[in-house]
Amino acid sequence: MKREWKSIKEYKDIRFEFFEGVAKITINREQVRNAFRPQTVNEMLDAMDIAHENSDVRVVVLTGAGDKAFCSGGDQNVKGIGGYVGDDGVPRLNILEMHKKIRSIPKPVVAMVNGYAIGGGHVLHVVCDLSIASENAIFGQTGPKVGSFDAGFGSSYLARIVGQKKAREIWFLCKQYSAKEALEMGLVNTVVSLERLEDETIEWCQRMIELSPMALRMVKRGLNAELDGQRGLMEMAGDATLMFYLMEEAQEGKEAFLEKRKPNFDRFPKFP
Ligand code: S0N
Repeated sequence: MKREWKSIKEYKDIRFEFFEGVAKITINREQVRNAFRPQTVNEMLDAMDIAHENSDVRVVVLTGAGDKAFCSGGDQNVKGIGGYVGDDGVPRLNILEMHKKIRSIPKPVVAMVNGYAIGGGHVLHVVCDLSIASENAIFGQTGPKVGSFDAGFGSSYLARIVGQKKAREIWFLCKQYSAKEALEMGLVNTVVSLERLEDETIEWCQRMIELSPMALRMVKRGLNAELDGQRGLMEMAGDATLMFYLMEEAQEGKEAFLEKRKPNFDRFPKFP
């Protein structure tokens, strides 16, 4: 089905569009198999901030332009000493900020994998909440072959998904895996034809949009907290506070303070 995606904001390296509750970020650098440079990542971070703040956005989809690649990782043309170098001449690894943002945004993020998901591009889909792949998708890490590695989510979270042995195989051998193999090892949620990829992804998104946003938010927090340590607990605790603020019991405390009286919490239900 042809969808009327509406542009949310214009960028140089990405497209950022909206359709019925779904914000889609497309890395638009087909000439380098959608490899990212610092500018690409900065634009993705800006788009994620907008998606975070905009309550019309219920799910974020991340994908790559064309039919060959989701993302081929860091742009090797701009890799300098100490990181990827942008217009400011400073070497950066700002893709790590994007990993954190995907984890912390309180909405589902879906990787729509339409071809190669390689190196840092593979890590990107790993970090997303769900991965929907086309049959031509190919997965793998290349770091030890090309002079890099991701010992962060790209290793630890990968191992939570596929198990320690398989994660070590993926990193230690730098092999490539078909979409079928990825499905078998639980690395992706489903595989469909390239023609059906967007329809399938939108159907998954619509199903999530019909569900309680707060419930999905809390489940994401809980699933993250198990791996994210104190930071994960902090984000989950922040949302518990948000829910408390929605209760009259919390309002009584604030109102009593402002009215310079003793708070009366007796009237609120006490649960076993
Ligand atoms: C993706 C591959 C397998 C596609 O092969 P295919 O279809 O045969 O196409 P090619 O002819 O190889 O490529 C077409 C054109 O695209 C360019 N290109 C492809 N990938 C990149 C890239 N990553 N950077 C720059 N250019 C790229 C080709 O050069 C070619 O250009 P032309 O037409 O001009 O010849 C295949 O292309 C491939 O294997 N690509 C390299 C993939 C790779 O190794 N990526 C890993 C790079 N490192 C990272 O991503 C790590 C980054 C990271 O996330 C990170 C995270 C945490 C901590 C550290 C890091 C870190 O940065 O180190």
